[in-house]
Amino acid sequence: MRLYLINPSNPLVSIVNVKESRWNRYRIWKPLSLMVLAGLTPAEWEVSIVDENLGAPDYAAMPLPDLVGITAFTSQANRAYEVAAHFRRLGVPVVMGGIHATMRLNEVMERTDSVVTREADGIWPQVLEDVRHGSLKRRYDGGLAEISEVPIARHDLLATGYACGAIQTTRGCPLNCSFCSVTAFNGAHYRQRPIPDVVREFQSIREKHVLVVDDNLIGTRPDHIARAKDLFRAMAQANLRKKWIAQATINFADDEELLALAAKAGCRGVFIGFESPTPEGLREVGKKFNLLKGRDFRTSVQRIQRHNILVVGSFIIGLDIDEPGIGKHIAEVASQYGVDNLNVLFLTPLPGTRLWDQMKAQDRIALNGFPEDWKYYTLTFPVARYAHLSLDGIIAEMISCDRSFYSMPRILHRVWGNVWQRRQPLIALVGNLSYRNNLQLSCKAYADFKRYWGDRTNSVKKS
Ligand code: B12
Ligand code: SF4
Repeated sequence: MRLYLINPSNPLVSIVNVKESRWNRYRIWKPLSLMVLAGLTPAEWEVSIVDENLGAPDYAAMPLPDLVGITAFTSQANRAYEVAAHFRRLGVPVVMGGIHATMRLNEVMERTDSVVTREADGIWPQVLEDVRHGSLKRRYDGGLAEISEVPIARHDLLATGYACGAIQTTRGCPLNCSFCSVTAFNGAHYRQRPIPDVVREFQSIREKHVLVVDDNLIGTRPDHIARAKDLFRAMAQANLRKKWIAQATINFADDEELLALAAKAGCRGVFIGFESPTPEGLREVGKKFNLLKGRDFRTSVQRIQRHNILVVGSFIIGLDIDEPGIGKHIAEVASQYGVDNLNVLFLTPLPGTRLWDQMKAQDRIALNGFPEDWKYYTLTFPVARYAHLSLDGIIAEMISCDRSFYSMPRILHRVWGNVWQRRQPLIALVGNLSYRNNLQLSCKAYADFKRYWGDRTNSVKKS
């Protein structure tokens, strides 16, 4: 039995060609979901993972499979449907799963033979068994997986072409921020994989650099932090020799022992969602953790950096309290916090989130010709109506934010700070220049987006 597991590309995101430059390997990430599914697939299936981010293959020239499984974030849905249509025309059954399939069940059911909602770990072998017996059902629900049964992902598949491996050690988040899908999809209960499984899986990753995909590696409670420390101790003891980056809340900075252990285990960078420069903004998105009384963000960031861990700060533009000038304000605040890189995204209503429900009720989802418009749900385009910012206004804020934070004097200042403190100056320089370079690409993308928006609005008016 032959199985293709496919990660569809979004041409608006996959603008890099890996074969053009070695550096582009740092801009694509492995689809871990498919590697986990492959790990759950019995040996009688011959599995191939196709990541279209490496370039879409000529499917017609490939041997016909017995089953196609497609994953998709919302932004990949359009392309997922194109791929599904291709294989269904050839009589190959197509099953789709992942976050978009879960949040837009009916839309996906109309375009595939079967849908698996939520986490597939517990149900995937059953789906495959049903295919073997010709009795594939229209819908399966995996619920939330028993975390100790999450298999070791097939890291031997997709062995080349990427700079980083990927691993997951926990699932779920209790914080339920308004714009985020994680609590709705993976649940509020923070589930932790057994430490020996994680260490064993790390050992099976070939790449030296690894992305730990957990939404918050350290969790929210003292027992979560104790587990993170145990994990880091076990990783250091296993002498993995990996350098890894992860996501965490700013609370990462509050425990010196935790930071020291993380660094010893190979942590070289952390991605932190600051979300808004003001307490009102944080209240609006429900990011309670960042509202801790007396929190000094600059001191917290410095404490992390002292352990030779780079800090990437993420903010959102387009909150209801955001007014003209927000772009520069974010750049100033992020510079003041001292983050090494800044990543700013447009507030985007993603299906299944509280923000989606709220904006839908208020008729503020502007780009709503689905499924075509999903390709713009990358958080890098303003798809909604914002309280105090027009379409042109919010794009101008984003550009001014990036221009200000990634101005040459500011980049040199930051990199000089890294040289002075002996903190990975080369990586900081490459990271900053890469973001600066993206700015030009973004300006072109905004121009195309405005044209698309204009055409869409005109066609709606005419009809
Ligand atoms: C790693 C990651 C990335 C990586 C992508 C790696 C990749 N897959 O290509 C990077 C950094 C590139 C990335 C980018 C983006 N991401 Co992202 N990302 C994640 C993160 C943190 C982990 C995903 C992961 O690997 N999980 C581990 C695997 C094992 O779990 P899983 O993917 O859920 O898969 C399980 C099930 O869903 C199911 N399943 C999945 N696929 C399939 C397929 C079949 C056939 C079946 C049966 C089952 C099945 O089975 C799996 C095992 O249980 C998630 C948050 C999260 N907790 O999921 C956000 C998340 C998926 N990202 C999100 C977003 C918004 C984005 C971006 C659009 C914006 C951005 N800048 O962050 C871009 C879009 C990229 C694109 N190509 O269009 C949202 C998606 C929401 C949505 N409705 O689409 C999430 C949920 C975070 C959030 N805050 O809400 N992301
Ligand atoms: S943004 Fe982070 S903290 Fe908030 S719900 Fe999502 S994963 Fe949890």
